Amino acid sequence: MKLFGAQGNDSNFSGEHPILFEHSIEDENFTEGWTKTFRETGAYDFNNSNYTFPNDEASALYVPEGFKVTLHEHTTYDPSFEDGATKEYVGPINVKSLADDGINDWTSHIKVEKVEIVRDCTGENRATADKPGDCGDCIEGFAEDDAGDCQPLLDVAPMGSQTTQTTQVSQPPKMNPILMILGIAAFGMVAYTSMTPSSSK
Ligand SMILES: [Ca+2]
Repeated sequence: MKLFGAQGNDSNFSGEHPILFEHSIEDENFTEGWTKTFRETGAYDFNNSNYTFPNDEASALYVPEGFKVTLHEHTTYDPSFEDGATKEYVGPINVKSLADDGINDWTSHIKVEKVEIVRDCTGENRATADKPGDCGDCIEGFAEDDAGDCQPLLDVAPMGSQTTQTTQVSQPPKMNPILMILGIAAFGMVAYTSMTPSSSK
């Protein structure tokens, strides 16, 4: 028997399977509430006495990447099931309080499905791979650098000619500031030494 309840934290919203919680994360009895980890996909009613989660009590939900969870306000035993409201959550998502979505203590049925992990390959300058969640080779005009990232080919090829050009151009301006500083310093020295004797008068 637990004597003290406590609020939840981020570690409660982690793992490989979706989790439903009786209390929201900031509820001081969070750690004493019902939790249900859905290790199998499928659809579940909460008024089934064999099923270990209370009806109309869910207040928080964790959905990892690769899963979609649909909450339903009615059970399949309810004649109005088809007309009931539903709310879909596609992972990765931490719903730390279902009250924020207006459905606190509301869920009577849950459907847990696996979904394809969609990866944005264009953002990585790669082709879409056949395998879900993966990306293919670099797209045309791009090549992998040492870190395995696809970089534009133009930035890689003319490296040698660019460096010689920039050193040639940057040499003359580098001399000028040094001469200016030397000039200012010399002027300052002259001004300082000419003022020193007058102050000792
Ligand atoms: Ca609740």
